[in-house]
Amino acid sequence: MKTVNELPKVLVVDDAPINIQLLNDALQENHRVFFATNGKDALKIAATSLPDLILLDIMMPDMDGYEVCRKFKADPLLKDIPIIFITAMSQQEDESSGLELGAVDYITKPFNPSIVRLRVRNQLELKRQRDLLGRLSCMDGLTGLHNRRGFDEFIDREWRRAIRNRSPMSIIMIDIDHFKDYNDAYGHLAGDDCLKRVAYLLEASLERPADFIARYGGEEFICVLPDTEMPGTLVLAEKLRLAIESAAIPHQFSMVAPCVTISLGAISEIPSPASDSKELLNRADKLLYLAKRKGRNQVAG
Ligand code: GH3
Ligand code: MG
Ligand code: MG
Ligand code: MG
Repeated sequence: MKTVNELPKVLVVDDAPINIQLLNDALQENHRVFFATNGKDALKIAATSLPDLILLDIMMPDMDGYEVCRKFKADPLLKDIPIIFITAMSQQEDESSGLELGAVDYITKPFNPSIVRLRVRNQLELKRQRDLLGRLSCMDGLTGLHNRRGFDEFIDREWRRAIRNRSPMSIIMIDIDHFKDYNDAYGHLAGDDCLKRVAYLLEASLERPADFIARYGGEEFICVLPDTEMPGTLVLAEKLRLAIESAAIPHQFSMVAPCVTISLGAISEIPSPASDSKELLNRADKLLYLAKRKGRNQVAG
């Protein structure tokens, strides 16, 4: 049995209270139903409740359903929420206009509640599968961390947010020391286990819910710390270094220590419209290699 919070969220947009009532009766058992009686409210409610599906009337005062749909499709946050038109406009041209705008389905009034339920169910299942694929495509299969694609999406979003808020943003670039020798000595499968262990230890050492970590490449990881300045970044980087060193994963063939260690490059910046996150990454990368040159198992910042 699903708890209320696990039920899929459906936003019903209709100016007629009777339609809202009927749709609520049809859906309330297995869905969290939200309502709006006009397009403006629909956009506002959708932005905060992020529904899984929208049932959208067409004939409404002020903004008609087509216009509401256009606005949803133009908003990066809302554009992927599937929309089903549910309307008394039953001409073929009306239906093609609706589907043309990107709606996933079109139901005419008067509607049959069980058909509405089934069409809603099918669209929600498709949405669930799409969301799952989206999550998997951003996840690294070996470590369960975000992958490079997940990182690219995150930094893009956070970079823009930091510019808007004039808030600092920090990057820690991490690379396992002499990992080629680890693979050579213990075998590739043991190497994979070591990567999983390191990933787990790094992630467990992060402090704030907003801190982000991804597997950046083979044996490289990257942290993004929103709203964090340089002193805090250096403290966290040192904590990460120590977490790996003190796990004491044996690495007899490392020239640094008898255990697995990491080198880190740490950097912080208040992004401006003229700056570029790639530039910050470049500098983090240079610092990482400075840490390597200075003897590994250390933070350069
Ligand atoms: P350095 O201290 O300079 O970083 O030396 P290194 O040996 O760690 O660096 P190098 O770039 O020469 O080697 C990285 C190694 O990481 C080589 C590669 O086989 C290993 N590696 C990358 N991805 C994986 C993986 O998914 N599994 C395993 N087992 N090894 C991996
Ligand atoms: Mg209406
Ligand atoms: Mg490397
Ligand atoms: Mg390495």
